[in-house]
Amino acid sequence: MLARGLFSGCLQSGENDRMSTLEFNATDCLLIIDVQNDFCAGGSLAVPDADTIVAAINRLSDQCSTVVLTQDWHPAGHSSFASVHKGKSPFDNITLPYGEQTLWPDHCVQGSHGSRFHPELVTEPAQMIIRKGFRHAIDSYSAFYENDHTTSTGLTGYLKDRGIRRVVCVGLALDYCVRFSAIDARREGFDAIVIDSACRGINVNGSNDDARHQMQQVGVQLL
Ligand code: VGL
Ligand code: ZN
Repeated sequence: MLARGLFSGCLQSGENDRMSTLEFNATDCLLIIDVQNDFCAGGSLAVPDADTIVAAINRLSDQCSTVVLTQDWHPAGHSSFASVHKGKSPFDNITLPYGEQTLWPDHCVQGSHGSRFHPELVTEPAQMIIRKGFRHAIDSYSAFYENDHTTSTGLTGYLKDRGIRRVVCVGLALDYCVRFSAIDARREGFDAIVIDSACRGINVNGSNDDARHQMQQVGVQLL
């Protein structure tokens, strides 16, 4: 039987490898972000090396009493898909009514194989699944707010009603959904930790390091 409440391992922080320990308590939530087939090997928006974090995430979720999963969940023809914008390619940026939006390959279409969780992700410990990006005209990176930064997913209320004070983020992609979820967790008044070694990023033009820097600036702790 694993010692409950204690996760220890070699966690990477910035440029320096170091040993860190994270002890979960009853007011922590482990937020597992978008560990779905389309973001993993063979998926339409595969994040480099994504599959290698699944085992570590499973060990973490075994130790935390509140576990929430997020699931990117787009209708076919979603406005974040490059394929619906004439002349545009994946990773181009366009302006939508709520601001700048990066365009993506079609991914995580509701009910598709790509939208399902990675087959080795242990999902039983999760009490809640937040689906996001389901409105045709608006994307949602954060688990808390859609990309207009005003439409709530309801996650803050769920966590506050349950007495959660600290959100521990892991998953995909470090530079998009993990980044915006962790920043919004701070904005909503939670302490926030990102376990870097249990995340992987898309990393376009240095976006992994930009994300780390931005998260740290608002008080997210990187482990
Ligand atoms: C994500 C791009 C588009 C993510 C989701 O999970 O980080 N990135 N949709
Ligand atoms: Zn998406």
